Amino acid sequence: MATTKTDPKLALAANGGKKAKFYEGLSREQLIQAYRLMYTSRRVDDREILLKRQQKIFFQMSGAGHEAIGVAAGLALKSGYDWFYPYYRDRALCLALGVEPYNMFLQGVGAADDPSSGGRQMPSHWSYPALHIVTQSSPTGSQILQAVGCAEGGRYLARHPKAVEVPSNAGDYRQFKNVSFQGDEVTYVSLGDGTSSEGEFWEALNAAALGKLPVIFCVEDNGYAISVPVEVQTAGGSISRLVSGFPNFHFEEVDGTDPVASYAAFARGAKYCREGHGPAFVHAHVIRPYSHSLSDDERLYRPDTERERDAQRDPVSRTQMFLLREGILDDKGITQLEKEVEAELQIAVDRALEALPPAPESVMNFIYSPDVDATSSAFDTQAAAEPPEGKDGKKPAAKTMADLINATLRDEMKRDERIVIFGEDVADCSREEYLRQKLVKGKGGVFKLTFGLQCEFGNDRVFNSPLAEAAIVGRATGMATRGLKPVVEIQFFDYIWPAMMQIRDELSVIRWRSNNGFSCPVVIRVAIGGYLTGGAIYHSQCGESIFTHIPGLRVVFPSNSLDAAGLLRTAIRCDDPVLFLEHKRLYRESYGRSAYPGPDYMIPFGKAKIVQPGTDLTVVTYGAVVPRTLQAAQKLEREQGVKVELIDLRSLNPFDWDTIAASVAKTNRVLVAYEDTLSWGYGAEIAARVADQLFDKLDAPVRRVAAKDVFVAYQPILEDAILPQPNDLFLAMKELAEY
Ligand SMILES: Cc1ncc(C[n+]2csc(CCOP(=O)(O)OP(=O)(O)O)c2C)c(N)n1
Ligand SMILES: [Mg+2]
Repeated sequence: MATTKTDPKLALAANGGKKAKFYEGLSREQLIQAYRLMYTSRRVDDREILLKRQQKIFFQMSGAGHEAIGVAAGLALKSGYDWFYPYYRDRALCLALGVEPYNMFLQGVGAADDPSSGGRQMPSHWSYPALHIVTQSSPTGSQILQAVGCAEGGRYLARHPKAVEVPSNAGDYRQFKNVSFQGDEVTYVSLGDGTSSEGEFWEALNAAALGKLPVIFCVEDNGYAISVPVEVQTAGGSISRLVSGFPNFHFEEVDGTDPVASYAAFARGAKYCREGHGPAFVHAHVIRPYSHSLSDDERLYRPDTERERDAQRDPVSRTQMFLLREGILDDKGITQLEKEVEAELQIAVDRALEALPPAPESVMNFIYSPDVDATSSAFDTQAAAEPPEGKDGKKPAAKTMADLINATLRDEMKRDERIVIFGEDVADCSREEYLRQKLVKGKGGVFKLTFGLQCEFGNDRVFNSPLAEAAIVGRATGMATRGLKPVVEIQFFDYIWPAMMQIRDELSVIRWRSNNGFSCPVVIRVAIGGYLTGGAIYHSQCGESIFTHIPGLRVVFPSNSLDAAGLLRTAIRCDDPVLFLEHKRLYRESYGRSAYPGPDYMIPFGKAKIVQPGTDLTVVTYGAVVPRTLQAAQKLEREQGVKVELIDLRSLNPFDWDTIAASVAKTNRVLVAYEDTLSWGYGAEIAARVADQLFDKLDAPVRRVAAKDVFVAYQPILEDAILPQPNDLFLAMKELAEY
């Protein structure tokens, strides 16, 4: 598709002096409204700059120079109908969508009543659920993949309208999601020229093109990313040229300081998206007259000549000239409009300066869902009775962890049509005709955990994603924001890092930063761990403490089949994002097999299991160290008569402090054992708490057994030396018991 280029001289001079009724479809009234919004946007910036200089607000980011493109998008798209992932320069867009200047000032002062975040985020970090403006963050570009997921979510709901219905007795996250969709909605996402260098931008374009998704990407190109000019940022200096090879797109390149041309570009892009042809790309050339932010002085890297050249294209003064020239407003009309805006802003500023700040004791609100408590007894259900003996008088074989995770996913997908599963290789076969013709059996994951699910539920519920981990988590986050329940897979823990920005800066914090305005309870299943004899550095690592360190993210790590089934069901039904860690070595281990506990079996988060009771020594552990500790403890009891109380934490955030405390109070000795590297590992937190809160109960120092502080090596002799072995656990327990 060729790029539609609008002549920069075109629209504002289009009618050559003749009075037109419409300008690219905009009426004269709409143009006056556009100017009012643009002028308001600029003056809100000016007011904020003043307030910052008076130290009445704490940060300022201007939308100056980007007003025309923002207003044009706002006029071409539908507030509360379409979805919006703006970035910090989109003040004019937000005003056009219906955000009041007062609310912007509330964000500046960090007021309790700031509807975007209640004082948690900087100004210009927009979030207005009723207008479908989705909470944004500060990392440049992390909104783009979510916008793709949002569009996918909308399309999924349109194709599965029954998924919106919630049974009255559901007792899960669905009861608290206000799910709506339109058949022809579009999702808008914007970014700066510099941000187009981020990898996530390209992952998003690829996913949108692959899915022919109704997303409008708007690059607001002001020629600079702070002090870095576009020719240093973008190969060849033109992002339009670089993206032009993506299939299924409609492309526009426009003078973004011209509201009429910009409106026309958005109107064409939106039409293309609404008709289902695919995504649109609007490359808008704008200016940045106020430096990057109030902390930046652009005179340090831009000479006056360049800045003056930009000023010739100032969208506010250009539009004013246009209204005068076209006889849409005269001098008096302009003065009157501007006076009205000034008066309105004065009232808004005065009111905002009187607004109350948030209460300090509210800081912990909305880290997790206030509606669904995944630690509560509602998630404590009984396993179904063991299956009866077969005709041959034998009990059915106990199932592996892999079997029960697969069975749990299957039953949950039957129960809840909002569940979608995607990731690398998770589908049975992307080329469905091979399955239909029974030419192949299907793969269903490199560990086969999702085997058969695509065949049973179809390829819009279970599908392969491109090899792009940030895209997996980012898209899932966008879908979950729309009320879906993505259960995605990261193939190996060792490859989770491209998704780290999405996990730490987005997924886990969306509820908190939007003051409960938005939520995204995604489940991320991750194959983790070593003891593989040959896994080496990039298929064997742990590293769970990096994730338990993130507020807002639940982290669970089952050691056996039954716990995996119960915890996975809780993860799916709860209302928080969950990192579900599945130890590869335990997938098909003979330790810990069970019968399937039925379609309603759940285990609450934060509840440990006492694997074996004891009186002499407590071991706190989880994951693949559980069977190794059990083996060592049994030997210790046989040889020395020491009775070890073995606690399997099962869930790491939250964790079951009460069970640990009660056990240590009884045994007075504690060892914390984990597979990850020793220093700064998960056990450090447990050990510190025991030392802090149970000091007077201890008869011996708190000990840890863990991996050496090095990566896992390939040669099994080295792997054995690196990871904690039963004998290491035996010796540490013996020493502690004898202390
Ligand atoms: C991932 C990330 N890296 C760096 C920054 C710091 N930073 C904030 S804005 C910015 C420049 C963005 O430039 P551009 O995308 O062109 O947008 P503009 O501000 O020019 O509108 C940078 C480097 C950030 N917020 N996030
Ligand atoms: Mg820029």
